[in-house]
Amino acid sequence: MKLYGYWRSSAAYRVRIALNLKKIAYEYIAVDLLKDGGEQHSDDFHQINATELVPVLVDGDMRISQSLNIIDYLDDHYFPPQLTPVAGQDRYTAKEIAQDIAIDIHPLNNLRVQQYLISQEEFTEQDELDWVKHWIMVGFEALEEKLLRSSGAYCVGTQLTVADVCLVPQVYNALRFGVDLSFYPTIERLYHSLNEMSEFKLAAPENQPDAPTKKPPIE
Ligand SMILES: N[C@@H](CCC(=O)N[C@@H](CS)C(=O)NCC(=O)O)C(=O)O
Repeated sequence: MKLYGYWRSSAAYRVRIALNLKKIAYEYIAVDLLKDGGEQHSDDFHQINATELVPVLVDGDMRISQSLNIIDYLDDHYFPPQLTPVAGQDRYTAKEIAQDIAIDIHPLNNLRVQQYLISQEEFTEQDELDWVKHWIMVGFEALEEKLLRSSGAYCVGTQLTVADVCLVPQVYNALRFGVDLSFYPTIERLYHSLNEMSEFKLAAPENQPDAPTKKPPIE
């Protein structure tokens, strides 16, 4: 199995967590979203995914993009653990939270959106950061309310689901943009407890082979 991703891509981060939870070994192929205008726009990658976005999963002759779709594929073929509960309210709550994040919150802070905004004359870099932060906070306000009702040890009661797999990467993004998590105590609690798990730790951006190596501070 091959995963085309980028260390700081939160959509690829979701898939890395799912693969780790399911204990699936995979080859990681880094697509540098910044180098030379972005390798996602190269002809080679365009042939792999015409939308020019990561992640893409290749499993034998199957080629799948869209992180939630990839997680569905993994659930269908590589159970357990089943990340989308099979029935009942929990199934739809888990999907709802995952979609709130992946469909409503994340796209507004995606790289190509930021690049477009910054290219507009009237937008300063600070305006762009404020814009991203604003939309994450709008999303988190509602998410906090939902999680207050639905969560136990995990986003949805006591079962680890696709909602948890989406939450951690989105919080990672929020922290990058300076969102103060103390406004969202349930999100903060879940983020820290999920990050105790080795499957989440291993999937973290800084633990990817394409993450820039940290240099010691110059003394
Ligand atoms: N809905 C897609 C989103 C994929 C996506 O937006 N990927 C970002 C990285 S998180 C990307 O490749 N961005 C490249 C760009 O904006 O040019 C999914 O869930 O897989």
